[in-house]
Amino acid sequence: MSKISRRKLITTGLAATAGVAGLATASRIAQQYGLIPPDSGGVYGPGETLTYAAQRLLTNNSLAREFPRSMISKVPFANETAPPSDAFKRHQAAGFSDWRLSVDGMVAHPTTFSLSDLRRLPIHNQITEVACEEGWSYIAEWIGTPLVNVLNAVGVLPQTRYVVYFSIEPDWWESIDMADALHPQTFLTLGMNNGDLPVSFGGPLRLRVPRQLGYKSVKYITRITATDSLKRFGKGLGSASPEGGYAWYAGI
Ligand SMILES: Nc1nc2c(c(=O)[nH]1)N[C@H]1C(S)=C(S)[C@@H](COP(=O)(O)O)O[C@H]1N2
Ligand SMILES: [Mo]
Repeated sequence: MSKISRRKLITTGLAATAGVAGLATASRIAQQYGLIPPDSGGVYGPGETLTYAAQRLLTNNSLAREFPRSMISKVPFANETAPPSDAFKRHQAAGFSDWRLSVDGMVAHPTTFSLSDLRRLPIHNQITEVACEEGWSYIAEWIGTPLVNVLNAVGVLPQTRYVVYFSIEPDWWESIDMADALHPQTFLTLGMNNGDLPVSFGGPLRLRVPRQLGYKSVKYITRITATDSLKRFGKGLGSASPEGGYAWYAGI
């Protein structure tokens, strides 16, 4: 069966069973095709599974909306972050010259990148919106290298299913599936609105995931790991957000 007709069949099946035989059957179909989000046992349950499964089947490669330069927010809103740790302040005092991103896990060549290493990769820009689950949003230009370039450089192994990313702030870590990890708009972001990325917006390094809510765009990134299972990270729900009551999958 071709990829498209198989996809159509699964989607139709999902929608039909959700209506007729209920969510449990739909979840079973989703399970069969590897479309269960890691935290689906939680509060969001089958509802989150349906959203995730439907978006992955129908809009896997879709682009987040990009805006014209004239729509960049005049006063972008930096959400408050925890006060910077001493470790962060030391990096800041050194102009972030010793900031490192280590990339490990299911990769052929675990590698540590400096910010200059990252700047030598192809640099792209996008004008996209940050939308917080609390309701506010703003539009900014984001400058960086698509995460896929780093994943290609380290040789991510074919059995990888998720990419987990960690902030220097221990409470902030998230993960995304390969559809988002390899997506051209998922950026390791080094700049914003034609300048360096300000600390309040996640400088020196932030992962922008514009197809999901703001909380997936973690600031102050120091480590990325490729994995085939999220079970052994934290409480095994995929990221810090479901541990705090938010959905792991926050597609918009
Ligand atoms: N390290 C870190 N990353 C973070 C946060 C944070 O507090 N610490 N807040 C998240 C939340 S809830 C949102 S909505 C966005 C806010 O991004 P902004 O400050 O650019 O508006 O950053 C996300 N990334
Ligand atoms: Mo948020």
